[in-house]
Amino acid sequence: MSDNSFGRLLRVTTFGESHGPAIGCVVDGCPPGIPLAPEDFSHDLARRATGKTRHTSQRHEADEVEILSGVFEGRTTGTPIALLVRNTDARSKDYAKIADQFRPGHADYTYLHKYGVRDPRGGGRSSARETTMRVAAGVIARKWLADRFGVQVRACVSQVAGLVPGRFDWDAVESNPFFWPDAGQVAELEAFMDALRKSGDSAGARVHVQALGVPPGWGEPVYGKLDAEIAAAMMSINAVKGVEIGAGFASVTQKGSEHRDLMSPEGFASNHAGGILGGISSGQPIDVSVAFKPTSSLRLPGATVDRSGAAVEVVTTGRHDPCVGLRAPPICEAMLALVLMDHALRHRAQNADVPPVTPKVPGG
Ligand code: EPS
Repeated sequence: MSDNSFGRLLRVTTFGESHGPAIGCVVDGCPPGIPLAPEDFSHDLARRATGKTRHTSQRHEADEVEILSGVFEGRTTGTPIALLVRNTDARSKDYAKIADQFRPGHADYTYLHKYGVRDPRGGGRSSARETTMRVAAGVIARKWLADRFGVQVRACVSQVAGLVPGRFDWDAVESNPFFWPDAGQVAELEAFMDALRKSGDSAGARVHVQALGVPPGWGEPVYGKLDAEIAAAMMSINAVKGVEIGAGFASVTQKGSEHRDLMSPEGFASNHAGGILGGISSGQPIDVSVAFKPTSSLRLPGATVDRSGAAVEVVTTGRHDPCVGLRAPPICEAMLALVLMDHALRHRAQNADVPPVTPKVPGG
C-alpha cells in the first residue's frame, strides 16, 4: 500500500485501521506560526463522529486528538505535524462470523485479491473510520485558508435517497442531525431514517460542498487542474461514486448560451462552471456535489462467496450507518480545504510576483 498520501506542497499521510490501537496522520509542508491546540479539532471531529444520534453507527469513540509533533508553544513550527486518535470502542467480535466471507458491494473482496491478506475487523483500513484523520488534517487547512484569505468551506446534505430539500437555507444546516438545508423537512427525514433502519437496508446521499472567497488563480494546468484534484480528493473518500463540479452532468443538456456564466463589472450572472475555468479558480464560489453509495454492511441476507469460492449467504450484524453520507459533509469540507491549501501554496511558489493585470470580476 503506497498511496496513503496526497497533496504536493501540503502533503497529508494517514495511517491506521478501524480496530487497531489508533489512527493517525502526518501533515507535512504546513507553514509555521499557525496557532494549533488539541481542542481545535473537537468541533469538526464531533460533527463527523458516529454515535451522536440514532441515525448513525452506535460506536462511541472519544476522537481526542494528540499532537505528537510539529507544534511548539501552541504554534506550528513548519516541521511535520503528527496527529493521533486512539480507537477506544472497537467491537471486533461483530466481524468474526464474516471474516471469511465477502460482503457484496464492499472492499473486502478487492482487498483480499490485492494483498492476499486482510484485516477483517471493522473493515480494517477500508473503514470510514479513516476519514477521522482527513477531518483532523482539514482543520489545519481551514484555519490557514480563513486566516490568510478569508476562505470559508461549508457543506450540507442535498439529497437522501429520493428526498431533496424543499428550500435551501445554509443557516439551517448545522441545527439538525442531517446537515439538511430545509428545517421544515427534518421530521420527514427522521421518519425516513427510522423506517430505513428498521428495514435493515441502507440509502445513498448527495453532499454539496462549497468554498467561498477563493481568489482567482489557484489550480495548475494541465495535469494539476483544480477541478481534477478536487474530484480525485472526493473520490478517495469511502463510498463515493460520483463527483460533479458546478453544473456537472447537467452540462450535457445545456446549450452554450445557457452554460456560460455571463460577466459584467458587477459580477458573474451565474455559476455553472462551479468556480473553476480551465482548471483555475475564477473567484466565484467553488461548488462540488458528491454522490455517496448506500452502505454495503447490511443485516439483510445477501448472496456471496466465501474465501474458498463457495456460495454462501452473508448477514452483517454490528453497528453500521444506514446512510453513511449523513456524516460526510465535514469529510468533504476537509478534503476541499486540503486541496485548496495545497494549491494556494503551489500558486504562491510560482506566481507570488505576478502583479494584478486585470480587474477582478466580483465573484459573489
Ligand atoms: C464502518 C463501520 C462501523 C462504523 C465505522 C465505519 O465500524 P465498526 O463496525 O468497526 O464499529 O462505526 O465508523 C467509525 C468508527 C467512524 O469513526 O467513522 C465502516 O464499515 O466503514
